[in-house]
Amino acid sequence: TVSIIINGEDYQVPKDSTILDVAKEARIHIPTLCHLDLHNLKAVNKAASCRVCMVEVEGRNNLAPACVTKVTEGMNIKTDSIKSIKARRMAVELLLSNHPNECFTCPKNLDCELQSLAKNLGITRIKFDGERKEYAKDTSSSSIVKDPSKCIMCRRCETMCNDVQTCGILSGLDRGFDAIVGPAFNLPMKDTSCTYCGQCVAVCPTAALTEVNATDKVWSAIEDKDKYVVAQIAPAIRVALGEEFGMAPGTIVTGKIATAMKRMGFDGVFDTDFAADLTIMEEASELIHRLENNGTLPMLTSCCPAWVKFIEHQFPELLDIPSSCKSPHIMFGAIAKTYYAEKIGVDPDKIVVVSVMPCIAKKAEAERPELTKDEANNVDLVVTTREFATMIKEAGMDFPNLPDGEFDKLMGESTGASVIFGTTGGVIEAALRTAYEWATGETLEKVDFKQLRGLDGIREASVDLKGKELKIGIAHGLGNARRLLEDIRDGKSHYHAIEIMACPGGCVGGGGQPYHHGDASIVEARHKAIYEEDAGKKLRKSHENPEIIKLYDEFLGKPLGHKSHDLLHTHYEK
Ligand code: HC0
Ligand code: SF4
Repeated sequence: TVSIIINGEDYQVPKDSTILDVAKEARIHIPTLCHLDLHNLKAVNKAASCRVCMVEVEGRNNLAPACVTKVTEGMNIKTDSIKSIKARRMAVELLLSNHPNECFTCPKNLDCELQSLAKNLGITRIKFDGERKEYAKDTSSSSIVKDPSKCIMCRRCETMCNDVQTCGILSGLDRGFDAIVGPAFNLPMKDTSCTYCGQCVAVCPTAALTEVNATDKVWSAIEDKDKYVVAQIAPAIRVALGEEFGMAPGTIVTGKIATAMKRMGFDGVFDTDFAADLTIMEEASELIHRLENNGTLPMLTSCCPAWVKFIEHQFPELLDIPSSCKSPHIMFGAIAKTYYAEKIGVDPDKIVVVSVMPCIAKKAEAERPELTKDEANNVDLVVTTREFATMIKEAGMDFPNLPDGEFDKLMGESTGASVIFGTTGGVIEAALRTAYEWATGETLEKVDFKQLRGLDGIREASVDLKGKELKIGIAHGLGNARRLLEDIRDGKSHYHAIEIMACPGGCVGGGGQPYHHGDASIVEARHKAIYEEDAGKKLRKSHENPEIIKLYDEFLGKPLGHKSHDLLHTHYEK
């Protein structure tokens, strides 16, 4: 350790730490903007470009950026001197002088870190009114909007995309006043290998990167008397949406969501969890089929669209290993426009399926030709958790005090197995609860496969299928996925089944979830809540879902059957 003084007080602190880290430990707040410490993901943004965390160090002429300056023995630091406060204000004022003046119509209004910094530094006017850089927005993709005019060159997106996701899409282009962050040659996002994982969006402090907003389209569909609009919510929404209304991360709000959707005017209010149970019926069957027929192994789960794009771009030679199952929300759309339409006697062309997802990639996924049938999209519109929260606010609902409601019949029932889809390890655990019973013919008494759980980036476990060992691999975050895929490509992998989720934490950490500003404890709280919701469910295995049993009895026949093949499966080509 070393002895230092901060704001007149003595501290013993670990050698090699930064001023920012020791100040945080001592509960002294130094404002930051470009700083992003994802220590749980082993990534830190060291750009030190914003100059907001400047502090005085005795004996130095210039102020020091706290985020990259290491403490040394005897260092005397002042974080709250007038000089450092003035320097911080100046740094922010300079950023504001080259930033569009449109806070109240900005998608990040009240969620913007630059905006709150300006407020917290008491900035009430733009001091330097010089030339402003204006760039065209990139709206080429169906998932992400890039608005370089709002980029403050913090490089957080770059740290996320390169160091955590290993996709390397975003980097600094040009220099000086012309510098922006974007894809190489400033290509439109849709022409890059971007996976639309949205993790860059999750860490952007301003609105330089946001999701494509679909809320107006959803309202218009609801308004259209000719349309029959059904909504589904993803597993991970129920443990995160409350945050948008001041509730603690991990508060379970499933029933309130059903009520909110009904009050919004949706004609049918459903749960993607129903379709997750359906996915398990197909995916567990596929796994057993591959195991028993010398099929391609390992089988990889295929429900995460950013991960599917990742393997397409980065490992096209491995495209025969993902499961052929469409993702649950797409399966939901396919069943809504066939079985359900028939049951309720509504023309499928009039049905609009709206998915509420924690995910930005689901927007582009819904348009993939491999996943649509008869040219009618299975899913018509996708909104993120954040967009859905805005809709609730627009409708003026007091969300925390809404009564608990129920999802509608036919596609609203779900089991604990489907709930855990929302976090890393959950899909494979859900598949095992069913595959175990089907492969062994025995009842699984202990449904909790604790060996599959946790938040380590790569995990492995084996499960005993009555004398047959099944080796499971799990990865979340695309950098970790890359490591597993490299092993498979190089013939070093011994797994039978692998679950991959593109976002750190799985869907609970999705790019469309309420902003967590890099705070890992928020994603952890959501993760815990997912298992709580599972534990509280009467039914815990997908094949016990009575609505799923009915769906097979009345419509699909059997898993991997002809109708399933037609509606619920796909394949990806190079
Ligand atoms: Fe997920 Fe899904 S679990 S990808 O993580 O599989 O987005 O929450 O909706 O489709 O069910 C996201 C979450 C889903 C799908 C499901 C899967
Ligand atoms: Fe990179 Fe994901 Fe952002 Fe695409 S969406 S630029 S892959 S972080």
